[in-house]
Amino acid sequence: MDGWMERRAWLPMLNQLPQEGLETPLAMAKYELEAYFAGREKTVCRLDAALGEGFEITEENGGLSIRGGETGVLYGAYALIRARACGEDLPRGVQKPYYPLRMINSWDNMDGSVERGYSGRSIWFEGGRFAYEPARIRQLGRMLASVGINVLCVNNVNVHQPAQHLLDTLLPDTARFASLLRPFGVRLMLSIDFSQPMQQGLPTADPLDEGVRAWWADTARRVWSAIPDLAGFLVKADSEHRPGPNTYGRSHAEGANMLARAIAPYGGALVWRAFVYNCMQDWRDQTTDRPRAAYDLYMPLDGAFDGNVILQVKHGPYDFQVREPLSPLLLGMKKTNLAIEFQLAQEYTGHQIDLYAMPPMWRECFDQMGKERVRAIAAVSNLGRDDNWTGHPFAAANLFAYGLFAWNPDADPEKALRQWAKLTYSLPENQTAALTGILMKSQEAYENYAATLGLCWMVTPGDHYGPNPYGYEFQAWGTYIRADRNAVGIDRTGGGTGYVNQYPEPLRSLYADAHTCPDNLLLFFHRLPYSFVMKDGRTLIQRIYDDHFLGCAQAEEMARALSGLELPFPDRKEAEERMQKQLANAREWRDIVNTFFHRFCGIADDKGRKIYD
Ligand code: GCV
Repeated sequence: MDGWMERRAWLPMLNQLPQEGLETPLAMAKYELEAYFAGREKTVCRLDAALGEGFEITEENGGLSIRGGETGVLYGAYALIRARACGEDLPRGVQKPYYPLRMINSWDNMDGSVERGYSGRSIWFEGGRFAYEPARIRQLGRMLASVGINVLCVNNVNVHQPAQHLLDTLLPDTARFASLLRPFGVRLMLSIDFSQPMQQGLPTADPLDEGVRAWWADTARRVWSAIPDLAGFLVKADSEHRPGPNTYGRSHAEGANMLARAIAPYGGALVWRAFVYNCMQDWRDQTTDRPRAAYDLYMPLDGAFDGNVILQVKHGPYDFQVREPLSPLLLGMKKTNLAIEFQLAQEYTGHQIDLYAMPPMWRECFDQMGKERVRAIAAVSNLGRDDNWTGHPFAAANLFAYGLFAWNPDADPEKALRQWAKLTYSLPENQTAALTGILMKSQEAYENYAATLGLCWMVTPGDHYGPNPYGYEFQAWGTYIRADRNAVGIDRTGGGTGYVNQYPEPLRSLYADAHTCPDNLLLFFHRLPYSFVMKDGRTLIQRIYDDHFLGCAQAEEMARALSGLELPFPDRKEAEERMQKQLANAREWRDIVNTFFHRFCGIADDKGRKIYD
């Protein structure tokens, strides 16, 4: 038996799925209910197409009825099982997902590697083609469906040449893969390369060229006839050396709309990423400020995109840093369909070695933005071929909770994490509470040692794990902290780069004044002397020292709490091994960052703790 089959994921995934039959969500729903309740509870599923992905659970003849659309009944079955397993009340009334597209973006390459993957190799690609165990793909579909995720983009947004064949020579294989996920209500999405027509002999990929339009129209016809429920195309254009409409002097609206029109007849969504900035910046140039880039480019295009275009915006203006303000595009654009993009893969947040539970961050984003500002939600996958799926067994909590937030952006972070803990380990109540507590604390601890006061990019270049305060200082990526012997941070106020003016009031004024700016974003928006007095009376440098000592102590506290948990094997071993690495990492962050600033400013820690010269 393969290792992954023996690993627990959250309920109801403990039993194996039969490999034959179960070809529809309704059949899956009946199977899951039977397998979980084994007759202990009488259940009946009733199809009501009008409910679509929605469902309603009601009492009926001494049992329970789940009424829902084709996928709705399956979501209803999982909701019922989850409620029973957690000892919670059943959801009342009709339940419907808030966002119609609840997407996972996988950055899997056809050679089997995964960009920013920390859980092993791709689950479905190897050697330039699809290569997978069908049983594992079905289990994956089940995991996604059990938390309501309904779109899986299978290939990296950086579309390397072999992945272009997913649309032509490999299309039958792509279609076969899609059919494995269909019984779970999970639809495929494909990342495409804007210059793809040129690989097929066209002289240009200019979006206004008739031949290019015809090529995409023909491609869309072929692709959708093979995969009629394909959710759409995902595009990274004019970003980090990827081709795009700018090459031809065309706007992003012209580029996106051309593709959107090719796929509109089939109901496809054209998801266009807003992660566009100058990645060839001269560090000496202090007039260019990377966080401004997306707003400067896209705000003038608000209202110019077709109805089936979705502009997918990373939650912050930089790149999934530990602490960033909400992207001002998410607040500014009013006439464009938007999706918010999160990153479950812990690229900057600990590589699925250090603990970093994301739901508290998502709560902050939705509270600030308002859930109705976006029409869809996406997250970069943290999945891989490791037996435990997510590298760190607790990183699965982020995938689980992401599904819950995508379904209901009003979700409560603590409740979501507690459910995951309970459904995964069935520990005694006090241990579930302790595990939830560790997870709830994890973001704060990581932020304290890796990104206090909104200082981004102090990471090892390229790899992005571990401290290197000046690692990105003289690079071309627009990633600077500008620390010197007097001050640190970038002035993004009106008197500086003007970035703060991209925010509506009252945020603009709040952020613009260093005395009202939230502490956790202070050095994101301001350049301040080390002697700056913070709201609580401490100096800026003292706060930097304190937070690094605190973050490290919080990691030690988490390690102590972890050692008291009676986790099953091998989760306990994996979690403890990773915790040892986290502790080493936290100490490196503490000592390197504190030493870095101490050497610049020469100011001693007022608590007399060890800081190196
Ligand atoms: C897929 C960051 C990452 C890249 C990633 C890119 C993106 O720059 O480091 O690996 O590329 O974001 O989101 O497109």
